Amino acid sequence: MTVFDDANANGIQDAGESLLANAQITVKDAGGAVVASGTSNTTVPLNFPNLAPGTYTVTEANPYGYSSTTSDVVTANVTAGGSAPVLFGDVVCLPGAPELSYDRHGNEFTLNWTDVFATSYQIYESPTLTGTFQPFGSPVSGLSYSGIDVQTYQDHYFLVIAANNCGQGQPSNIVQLQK
Ligand SMILES: [Ca+2]
Repeated sequence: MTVFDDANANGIQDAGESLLANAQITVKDAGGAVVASGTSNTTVPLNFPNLAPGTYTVTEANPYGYSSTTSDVVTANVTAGGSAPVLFGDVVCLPGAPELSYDRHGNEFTLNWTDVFATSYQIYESPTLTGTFQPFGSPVSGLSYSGIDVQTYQDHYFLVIAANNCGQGQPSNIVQLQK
C-alpha cells in the first residue's frame, strides 16, 4: 500500500512525489472483518504479506491536514502467490502561514496579513514575546484588524493563525506593538 504526497493533486504519483506518513490503512476481507492494518511512513510502502487469495477492501484515513486525490476505498484482488498494489494520493490542504505586519497611528493600530486562502484568521496576543499567546477577539474572515488602545503601559505581541475546513495552519511571524 503506497501513500504518496500528491503535490500537484493529479491523482498520479509523479516523479519526485514522495511517500507520505501517518495515513491509517485498514484491510478488510470479503466478510468485512479487519485482517490487517497499519500506519504509513516516509521510508517504505506498507506491505501486508500472507493474505489468503480473495477480494479485500483497503481503506485509507488521511493524515491530519491532507485531503484525498484518489479514492479512500479501493478493492484489491489477491491471487495465490501474487500481490495487489494499492496507491493512495493525498495533498496538503491546510492554509499556509500568513505574513503579518502592522500600522500604528496614535492610539489606534491596524494589523494586516497576507491572503493564504483560508476561511478564517484568528489573532493571538501576548504581553511578552516568550509568553503564552491567547486568542484576541473572535476569528475574522478578512485580511486586517483595526483596534484602539494598545494599553500604553505595556508591550503587545501579535500573531495570526489561518484556518480552513482542513484545520489550522502554521502561525504567522510575530509583530510587536511597543508601549
Ligand atoms: Ca501527482
